[in-house]
Amino acid sequence: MDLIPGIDAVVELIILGVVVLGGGAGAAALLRRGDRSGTDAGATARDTDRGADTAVLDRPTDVSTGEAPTAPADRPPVAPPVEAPSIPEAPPAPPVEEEISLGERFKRRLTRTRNVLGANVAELFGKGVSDEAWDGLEEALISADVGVNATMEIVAELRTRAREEGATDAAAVLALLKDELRRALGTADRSLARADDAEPTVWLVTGVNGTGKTTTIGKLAAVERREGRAVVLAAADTFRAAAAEQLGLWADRTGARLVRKEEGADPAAVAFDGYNAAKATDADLLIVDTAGRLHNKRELMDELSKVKRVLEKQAGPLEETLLVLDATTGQNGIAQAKAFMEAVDVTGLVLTKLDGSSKGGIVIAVQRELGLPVKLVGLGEDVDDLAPFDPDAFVEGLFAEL
Ligand SMILES: Nc1nc2c(ncn2[C@@H]2O[C@H](COP(=O)(O)OP(=O)(O)O)[C@@H](O)[C@H]2O)c(=O)[nH]1
Ligand SMILES: [Mg+2]
Repeated sequence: MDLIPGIDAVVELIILGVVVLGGGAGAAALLRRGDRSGTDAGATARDTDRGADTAVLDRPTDVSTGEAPTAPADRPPVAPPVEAPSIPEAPPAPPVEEEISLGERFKRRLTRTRNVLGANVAELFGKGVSDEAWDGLEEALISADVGVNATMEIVAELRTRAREEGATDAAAVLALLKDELRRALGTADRSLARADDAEPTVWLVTGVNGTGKTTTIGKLAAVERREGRAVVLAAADTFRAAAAEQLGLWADRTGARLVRKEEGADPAAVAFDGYNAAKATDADLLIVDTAGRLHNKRELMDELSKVKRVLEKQAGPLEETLLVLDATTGQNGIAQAKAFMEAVDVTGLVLTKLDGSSKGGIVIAVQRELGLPVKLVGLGEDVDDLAPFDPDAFVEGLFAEL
């Protein structure tokens, strides 16, 4: 199939470059002001109680008053009203990076990518449409992580259309394939929803350990800060102190506020305090980091749904509950994701590590298997390595050589 040596690397390079450049024209464009129900949102947050063991770590703080909220599952914690905490200004946002350098960085990175969907349709169908060519295409799609089911559907549909529409050469098949891939990726709204009132927007971030939740939150905070929004990060991964410290580094770097508690603290209480801090400081956005260890699935899922319940008591329906998936884990990651979806209503996917050894077709597989749109893609470990996912640019990029 790989009749033109080196073609994969070139196609790969273009694929993600186009995704990034096509989608990276400013995250602002894809961030919409979403509807927000729950008119009583934040009613309890007026109490602004803060746990004595809660730290808002961007500065020394004088906001520690009262008892630590226990954040019960079924109703918001009740605490005596206290004076609104005075939380100092967050550090300034980092300087805006040049878009062009972003593109350049990605290009360099993507030269390492292998096995991205780079099926050379021109080669496969060069001698016309045949069973052999269809088999070759099937093989290429599966090896690009599109998934067996999606591949079978796509190829079956393609064969029908090729026959009906008289596609007899590579160019015609390619046009149909692009069309089918675009269809497989769908037309979902991939923008990140926001509160449309004076309340802070809340994005809850979930996913298995190591998929890139904390890193994605850091990158998101950077985008938001650059657009002038005040951001609070809540370290509700309390399993290890290092988790909060990692988020703290991102807060420092991006000029966001960090809300954390001691190791082992109730994650729901951290989320609760995070929302109160966002309210008290008039922040635009709260992003809640969570733990994702799977060794005790039941406990994890209970914990996660409690975090969500407590937040929703304060804030009304959350604008986003994002599920972060590691693109390099392929079908395994999809199985794990389903466990999270049982615990919380996920609104969108973030697919990280598309820069590494992952295969681009996984975007199609995860969307199809999970029934949710990929909203963002992670393309590296740095602060700028997050891009809105743009299906058109993605599909064009896959075949930009032809
Ligand atoms: N190459 C690459 N690495 C990433 C990406 N996103 C996260 N990582 C790395 O994946 C590892 C785990 O990330 P982390 O945010 O701690 O995952 P968490 O456990 O889900 O919070 C870290 O080494 C990150 O730097 C990405 O898009 N590309
Ligand atoms: Mg983490």
